[in-house]
Amino acid sequence: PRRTSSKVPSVTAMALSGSGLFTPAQSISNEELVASFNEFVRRHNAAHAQAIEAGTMQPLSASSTEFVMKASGIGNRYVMDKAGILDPDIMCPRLPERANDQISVLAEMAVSAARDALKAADRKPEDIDGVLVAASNMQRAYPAMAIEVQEALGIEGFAFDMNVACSSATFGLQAAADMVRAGNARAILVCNPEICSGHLNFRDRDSHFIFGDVATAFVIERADESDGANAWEIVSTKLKTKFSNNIRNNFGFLNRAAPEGIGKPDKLFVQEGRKVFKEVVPMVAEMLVAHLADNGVPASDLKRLWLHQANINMNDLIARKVLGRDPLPEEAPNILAEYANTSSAGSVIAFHKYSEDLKAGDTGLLCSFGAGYSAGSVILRKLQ
Ligand code: CO8
Repeated sequence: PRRTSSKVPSVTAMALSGSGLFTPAQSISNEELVASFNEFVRRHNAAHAQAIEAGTMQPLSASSTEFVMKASGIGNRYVMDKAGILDPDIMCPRLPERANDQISVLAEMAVSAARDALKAADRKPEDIDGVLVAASNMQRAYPAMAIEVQEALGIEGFAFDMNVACSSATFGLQAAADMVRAGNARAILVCNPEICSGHLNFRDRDSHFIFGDVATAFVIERADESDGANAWEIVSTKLKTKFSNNIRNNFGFLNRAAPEGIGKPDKLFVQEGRKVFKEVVPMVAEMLVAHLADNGVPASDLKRLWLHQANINMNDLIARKVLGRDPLPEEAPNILAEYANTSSAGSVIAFHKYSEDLKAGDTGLLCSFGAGYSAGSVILRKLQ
């Protein structure tokens, strides 16, 4: 008979044997971001004063730091270029083009996080057979970012890109674990470089505060071959997707075939935040509860939840539904106040920063959710 649960007898146990983090040198506080946005609003309304007066145009409204912190829990974000984003005449990062023989900026971020992850896993490039760059937006169409990262690190074997928006890291983790388990690679490096500022509309009051830039990386290999002190057994993974237009970006190579749409806001990140909140919280909470039950892991066994970092209120609700009670702050660490939403990297940052104190045998849950919709759940158990 067909199985009804995601529980599979574990053939060969897989491990996440080390993680890494690259944090950009520049950051923007809510105060700085809102001041720049409000100056843009002031200039815009002044420039259109007549039309606003005549009632043919609506004035733009100011943003507020109080709203941002209360609605999202975000207080700050790291970025690859602060000056361009904060300039009310520009309001997007300025990252000069690099020659083809120079490493591209997205690959550079990935390589930095990757070196950190290799060190944590006690692995060298020659131990790795595959590289995945799993992230929300690739810098270019081809060659794959992952192949450039592979080349920069001197890794043999194969590499490819994959994009499942905010869930790219958990989907990449499962893909890598499946390939290693099947014997197609000894170990795989998964990188999540996210330059979210490249596709965030800093002129949109509803979302200008949401995202930051960062890169994370981790190594997947067989549990019995990992000897690093930082290794976690991957007890089980579960993925889910369900189509939704509530988070969407229409940028793409067909844009030039429809020149009337070029430069329109829908070619950047757009969302119906309230709908996302209402639809995704129950979807993710149900998925996590079912995944734990399928694997015989009672919620009381969970030492930590490394949840997707989009909104602190969403995380509180999800953690409450999973644990059946209010989470203690250290049980479900939040990195939103410092990093903002970093798309696929968010839960990996939480894991990277808040897992070292746990002991052999401790169980934790890594979770992602976002555009698609997409959601991923990974049960991890500390090996040493
Ligand atoms: N300042 C002051 N007031 C504001 C602002 C602002 N900046 N923005 C909105 N308001 C006002 C609104 O106008 C509204 O006023 P009124 O009540 O008078 O109409 C009021 O505040 C409430 O607005 P909302 O209902 O929009 O506020 P919410 O409480 O819903 O909070 C959030 C908005 C924070 C966006 C919230 O809805 C949220 O976080 N939702 C979930 C979003 C989410 O998780 N999305 C996942 C996206 S990430 C992802 O999938 C990856 C995509 C790929 C990466 C893209 C990189 C760029």
